[in-house]
Amino acid sequence: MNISMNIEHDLLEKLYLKMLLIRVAEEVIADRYAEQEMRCPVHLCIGQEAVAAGVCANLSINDYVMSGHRSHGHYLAKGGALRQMISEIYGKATGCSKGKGGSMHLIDLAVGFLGATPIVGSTIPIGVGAALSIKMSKSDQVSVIFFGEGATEEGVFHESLNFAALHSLPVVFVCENNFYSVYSPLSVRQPAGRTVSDFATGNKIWNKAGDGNNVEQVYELSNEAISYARSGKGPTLLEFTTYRWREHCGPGWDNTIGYRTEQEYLEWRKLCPIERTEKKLLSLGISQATLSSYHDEIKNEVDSAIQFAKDSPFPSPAELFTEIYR
Ligand SMILES: Cc1ncc(C[n+]2csc(CCOP(=O)(O)OP(=O)(O)O)c2C)c(N)n1
Ligand SMILES: [Mg+2]
Repeated sequence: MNISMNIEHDLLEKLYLKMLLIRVAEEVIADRYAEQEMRCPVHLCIGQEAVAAGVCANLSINDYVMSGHRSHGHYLAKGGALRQMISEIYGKATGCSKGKGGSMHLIDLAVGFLGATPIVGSTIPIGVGAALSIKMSKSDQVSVIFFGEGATEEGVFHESLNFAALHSLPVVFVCENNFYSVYSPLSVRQPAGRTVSDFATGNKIWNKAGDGNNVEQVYELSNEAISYARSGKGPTLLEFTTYRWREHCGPGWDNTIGYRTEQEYLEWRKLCPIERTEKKLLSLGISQATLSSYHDEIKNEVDSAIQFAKDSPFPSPAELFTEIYR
């Protein structure tokens, strides 16, 4: 693939800082999980940060994003408030879903993060519906839907591609292909040689595939895909290969339980999107001291969000049935 690596210094720094925020936030969540104050499952995206950061850097707060169970990165990259995310994971009233949703039900309408739910594939048609609303209101927004390659095994994914193509909707489908659905590799789930992008081609949807651990490439491909959808030409689909470092669900590691090898993890570990960007920034003249100071600032911000969450009240029992669907 011929991608021009022309991203200017400031933009690369911005992408780096977003990835670092996601990484540090999730590492702190993992470190503190054993305190048992976060009483919801967490699906960490450590290792996959470049997709969220690279795609969302092309969006404004007026654009829409939807996500699934592994949504912390998408929420933060879209500009979702850190304190409200951490508070939500702590089940507190100051959380972005008022403490009723937990990690898998994040929402921040103020920045266009329409929501996340863990029913695999379920947010895909909702994001397509949001794109229909954009088209009907004749605005120039786009609707971006993040999902894993596992979601492409749900029927609703295919209905959504068909509907989006038929109505030429301003929607960008972003598949993070990390090769696993829980403990099942792609080889036991999908025919060899067929790609996620092939589904888009079959529906006559513009599509490209790329390296999801290369934030510059993610940025450039999504710039193309988002501009295409925004200009009214119809839907687009991007497939990014990447790798989840930690266990499917939870703060730990699971390379020893038999479904994948430590060796495979170590190979992907070498492709860390953040380390790769650090190397590039150093080569562009940014100092190691500056990079360290960024890390310290972000760590302080995350620690302060944790303290904010801990100090916040739980929702009152009287609110149990407010603002929910039933
Ligand atoms: C409809 C549905 N089926 C099964 C599950 C259980 N489940 C939760 S996450 C997950 C894996 C999904 O894999 P993928 O979409 O590739 O995302 P990843 O976890 O790799 O990020 C499954 C099967 C679910 N939440 N919803
Ligand atoms: Mg997957």
